[in-house]
Amino acid sequence: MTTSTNDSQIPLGRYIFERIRQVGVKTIFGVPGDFNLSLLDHIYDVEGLRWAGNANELNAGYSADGYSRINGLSCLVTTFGVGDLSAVNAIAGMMAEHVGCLHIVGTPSLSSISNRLLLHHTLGNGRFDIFEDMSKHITEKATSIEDIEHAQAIVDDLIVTAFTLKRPVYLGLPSNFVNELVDASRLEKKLDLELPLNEKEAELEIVENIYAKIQEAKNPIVLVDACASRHDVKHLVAVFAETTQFPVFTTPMGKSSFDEDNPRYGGVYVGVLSNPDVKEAVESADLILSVGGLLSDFNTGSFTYNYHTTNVIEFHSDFCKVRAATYSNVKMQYVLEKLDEKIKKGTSNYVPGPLPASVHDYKQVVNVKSGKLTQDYLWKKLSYFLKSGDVIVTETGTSSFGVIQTHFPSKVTAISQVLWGSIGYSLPSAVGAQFALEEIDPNRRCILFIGDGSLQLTVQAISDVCRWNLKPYLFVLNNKGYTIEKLIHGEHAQYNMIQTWDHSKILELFHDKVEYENHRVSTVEELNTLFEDKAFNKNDKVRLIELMLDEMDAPANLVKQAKISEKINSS
Ligand SMILES: Cc1ncc(C[n+]2csc(CCOP(=O)(O)OP(=O)(O)O)c2C)c(N)n1
Ligand SMILES: [Mg+2]
Repeated sequence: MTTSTNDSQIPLGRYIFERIRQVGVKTIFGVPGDFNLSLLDHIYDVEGLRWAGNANELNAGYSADGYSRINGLSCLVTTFGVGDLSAVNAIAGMMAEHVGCLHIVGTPSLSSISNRLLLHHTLGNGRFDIFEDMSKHITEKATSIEDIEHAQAIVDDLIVTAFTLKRPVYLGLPSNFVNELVDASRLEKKLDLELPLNEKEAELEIVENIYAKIQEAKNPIVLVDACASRHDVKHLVAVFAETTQFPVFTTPMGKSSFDEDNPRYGGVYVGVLSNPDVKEAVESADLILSVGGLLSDFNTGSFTYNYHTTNVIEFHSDFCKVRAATYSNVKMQYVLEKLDEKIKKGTSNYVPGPLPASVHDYKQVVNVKSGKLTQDYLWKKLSYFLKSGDVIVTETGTSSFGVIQTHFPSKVTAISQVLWGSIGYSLPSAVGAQFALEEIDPNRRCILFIGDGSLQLTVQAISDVCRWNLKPYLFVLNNKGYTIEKLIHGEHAQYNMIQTWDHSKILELFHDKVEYENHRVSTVEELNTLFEDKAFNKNDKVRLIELMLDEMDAPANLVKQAKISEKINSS
């Protein structure tokens, strides 16, 4: 326990937050409401825990997502009905993208429920279970406390589930239970957060099977995707690459799951949207070791993977697949460990070949010294501004496609919601990531790129930045509206236009005497000057940088993707 209690019993509310703190969470996101107020009181009883107090539940949910991607788990508290429904989009995003979060919903007391009182935040029909039912479909587990005897076990189980499976869970907490007393000594036994071991025989069989395929292969490659970082096997991929010397490629969602400074890094594979030499290298491989694959449309160039599926071995968090054979419940973490041990003991005839030259394409910008700022220049030049430890957050739109062109130095973490793709996600997610970075190492920078359209959905998250004096870089791409949509359909349509904002006034509006800086960049010279400025490189204040870009300027891969998307939408 982080706070000493002499009493052998503590309130359930305090128990929950002590547990949350024990598993490394230090910031709780959410919005108060009368059904959760007495619960929130207990945050202040736990040493080292803080209440972020977001401006709305959607932002709170997105912040919980960003925090969890850096920290491994997050906690969100909302109030019944109005609160949890406002957070639904963020919760579903965490479900889709494998992000662990304990979502606590303060609900009416059991007596109110059993008397079917016509309470505020209900539909007025006496049904109190509807919102939990909704949550069941978008969480790994949704449970409400019904009696105090089972409360601690339920809380523990939900936290372990969210942490180990990297998915959101829902805890309904009727307000009458918050101050009921529970056994404090249960906290002395830490929660077991290790993944359960694989069934030995299945694991042995799959390792032998994969090893044999590796021995036969002449031209194997590794393809790393989103779940490698979400389920924390990045280090195992690094070790595997070192042992085998196989070339390693990532997908857009997998970007930052492998060190791009590693000489065996080959680039980003996105089906037909890939650089031609990357496409050739991946599709001509006779064995593809796919780690943590999440093969969504935007992650695969709309399913344009053109390799033989019979050449693929899939490693997932909860199953593995060798050609047609699926090994359910065999987790990649242990398989990768055992496989590496086996390869280290054996011999190998593998001769590493050259890698695609396009991994160096970002260097094309070094000699560009002037001209109008373009998307192509921005994303390549960004490679030189980033440094080890940075967290870079991009938004659905030109930025999530553009950043594929950026070369990441070692130990950069990328955050983007490529599968769920809810615009407005990136700003509050960056705020959540920034909370986590401040707790882990305040020198690590959080750098956001958000479209001018997306910003308008969740701009209140900047209020959280000012409230907590956080210091992210907020790059806003001003291209006069929904460029990604204009590329897909309706280039001149009024529905793809937005209200023009004066971005230089945003920090002024929200600031609470915090130090801040505004910049506007329209040219290559201005971007270079900013990136080379020592003071600008230090994350000692919040900065908003407006990037002035042509309305229809877009990364080349997005232009191609948009054409494919339009075709698919009308087919
Ligand atoms: C919540 C939500 N509403 C609508 C959409 C559809 N949508 C996808 S991208 C986009 C426009 C993004 O525009 P902007 O942020 O300016 O990005 P740009 O492409 O201009 O860089 C819209 C409306 C969505 N993905 N999510
Ligand atoms: Mg835009």
